[in-house]
Amino acid sequence: MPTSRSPRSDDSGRPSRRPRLPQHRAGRLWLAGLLAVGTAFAGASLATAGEDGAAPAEAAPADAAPEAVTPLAEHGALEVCGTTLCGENGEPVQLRGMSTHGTQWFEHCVTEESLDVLADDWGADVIRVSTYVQEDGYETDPAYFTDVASRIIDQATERGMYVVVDWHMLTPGDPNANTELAKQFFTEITARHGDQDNLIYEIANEPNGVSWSAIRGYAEEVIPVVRAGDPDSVVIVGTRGWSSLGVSDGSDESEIVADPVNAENVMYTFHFYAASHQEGYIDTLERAADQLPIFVTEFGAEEYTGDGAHDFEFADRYLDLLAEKNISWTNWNYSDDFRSGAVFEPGTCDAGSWGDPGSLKESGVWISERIRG
Ligand code: IDC
Repeated sequence: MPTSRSPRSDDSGRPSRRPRLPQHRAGRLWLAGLLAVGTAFAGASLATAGEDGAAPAEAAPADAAPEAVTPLAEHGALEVCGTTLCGENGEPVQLRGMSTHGTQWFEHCVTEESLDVLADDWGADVIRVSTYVQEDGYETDPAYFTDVASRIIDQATERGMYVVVDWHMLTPGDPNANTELAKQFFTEITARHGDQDNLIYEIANEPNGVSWSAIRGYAEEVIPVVRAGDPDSVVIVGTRGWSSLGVSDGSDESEIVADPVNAENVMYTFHFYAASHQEGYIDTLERAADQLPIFVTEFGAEEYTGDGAHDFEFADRYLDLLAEKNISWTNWNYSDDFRSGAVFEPGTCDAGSWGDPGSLKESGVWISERIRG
């Protein structure tokens, strides 16, 4: 059990970190870097003409890495603007990244090294940290699971990523069953991290067997607690029917549009598993996206069990729609669980072989490419 925070990478003894360069921005930045190096060289040659031939100190080596621009450095504090997220200069932002599996089972898959792979090699903007409440999660040891979430938040922050802090309620499906624990968790997390610009709070993973008005009531009770510690933060509210915007319960987005959460800077969750959730679901998402700010905090190409055959074709339809509507997303999940939705082959996390292409399952090959864009 960690009694203190894990060491920062700066004192971990690792060699200096590679520049964190999201791949989808790499072309532009490399070009800028080359231009800068070229200019430095031209200037240096002119300046040293006629001198004794000593190498000019200011001439950058031709293979110098360009300056890294992290997602956080690029966009700063986010806010909801219209139906999307915007950066601090008002630019629309689509975050793309991964969700952890439950930290009670797969804490060892989220390390300095695996986060380097996610940030540097995959170019992810965001990580969702899943703190399950039940199933041997938070309720069994609040201090421990708060420390784990906090450690991952610190490490993701060092890499300039955004973090979705997921309160992973699932069974029981009424978020009101865990309100006091939720308040305790978010009070502690915001006390530690509320002054940062990169946290997004997901206060209820997947409400189920419960009405929208009960979910809304819960949100209006917990959001003030989050905002007490992090006043300008974005908060994501789970939706009825396992965050299906109600479709899995035979409802739809209209009940939310008619009766939205009474708070600013709020988004709503939609989750999909493409092999199980097809036309009726994607139609709902498409309609809802023009009326509500949506963040897809969980999805897969596989079945809703997180396992089984993938439907990559349908999943690509979803991701194309999310790109068109500028909807941010985190994929389930960044672990080596045996199920098909986990991106790594079993054993990867113990071996520390996250960066080996042979460690990726089909889902990992697919989603790492979609994150790179
Ligand atoms: C699943 C995990 C599985 C775990 C189970 C426990 O893949 O290893 O045993 O949770 O609850 C969700 C949930 C998410 C599920 C995921 C896949 O938010 O916790 O993970 N899923 O079934 N909603 C729809 C699918």
